[in-house]
Amino acid sequence: MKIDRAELREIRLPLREPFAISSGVWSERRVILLRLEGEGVEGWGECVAAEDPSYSPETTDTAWHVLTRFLVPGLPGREIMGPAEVFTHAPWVRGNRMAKAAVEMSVWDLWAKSLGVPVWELLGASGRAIRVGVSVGLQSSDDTLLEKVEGYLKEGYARIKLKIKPGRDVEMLRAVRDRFPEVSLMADANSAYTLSDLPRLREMDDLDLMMIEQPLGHEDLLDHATLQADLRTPICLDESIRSLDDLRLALHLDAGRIVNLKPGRVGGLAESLRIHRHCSERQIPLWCGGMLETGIGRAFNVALAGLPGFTLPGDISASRRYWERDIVRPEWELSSGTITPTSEPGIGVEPDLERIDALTHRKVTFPD
Ligand code: OSB
Ligand code: MG
Repeated sequence: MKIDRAELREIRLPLREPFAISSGVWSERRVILLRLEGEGVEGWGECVAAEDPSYSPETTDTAWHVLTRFLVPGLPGREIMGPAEVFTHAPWVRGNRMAKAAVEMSVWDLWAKSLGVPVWELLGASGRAIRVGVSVGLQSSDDTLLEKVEGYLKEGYARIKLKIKPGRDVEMLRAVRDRFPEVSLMADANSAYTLSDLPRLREMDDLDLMMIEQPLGHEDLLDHATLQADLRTPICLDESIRSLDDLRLALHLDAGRIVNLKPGRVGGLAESLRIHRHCSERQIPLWCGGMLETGIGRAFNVALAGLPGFTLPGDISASRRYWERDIVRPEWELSSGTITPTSEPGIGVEPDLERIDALTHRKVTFPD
């Protein structure tokens, strides 16, 4: 298939409420969207890079630079053999996986639409309802947190993930555990601890948590292995896993026993499929994480999470958990703790172009 035209834009979309994690707080997203045209159809993708480098070294601005200078200009006019081969023109681009993933996922959407099938089908997933959980940001007090958690449980979320950091951890987790003894509960530290916090981390072992996500440094696989040997609670790796190679090393070291897979973090869906297969073959529990995506990026997560190896509820919440109004129609909605992909071709939801235009801060097209 030949790509005729590419359009990159940055939109700004305020979150309904600020989202705070140990390393930073976000109140407005600056999201890069990519639209590709070819053979009479169009494919959309979203870059998950955040506004600041508090989660990953990539940011909206570094991704914009890499996309506009190196990844997208070569696309129009190119013959593409399939979504998995999209980077044959730029194999020399190192890292920058979030920027690459935006391109790769747009091609999956384009490819699926040209075949008239949903992305999930192209991935080999089922169109089943996906059990989903919610990620709850750091709150100013335990009372506000308990109220929030109660609200999400009423909405039907199947699992609660609480953001933690030193000073807001064991007591806070215990308050939620005491109030909701039966709830599937986990904690995400976003690399806020070191091995010197071992006594504190050991206290979390008694709270019946499904897992502790990324407690230590984003490059500290060895320390994660030391910690995992000390804890009964499984460690789930997020920031540490940027590729299948990272995962192979992590498993070799026993640095974690559960994987949070975010397609945007690992360079796209082809690498996600490899990670999914690697985990499935070894019975490593896997779930699909999120990066505060709009309805476009969210669609890829919903599609991917229908693969059989995704055995735990993902961080795939409904559009309204983050947005007053999403940029796709229909919006992603929750039903009995699940989100179900549509059977429409491609990502299965329609980008609302009028609204996207109104939110656009910069835009470039190739060829111009
Ligand atoms: O660590 O999983 C994380 C959001 C932004 C950056 C990192 C993380 C998160 C979340 C929210 O936890 C997941 C979501 O609902 O999109
Ligand atoms: Mg995380």
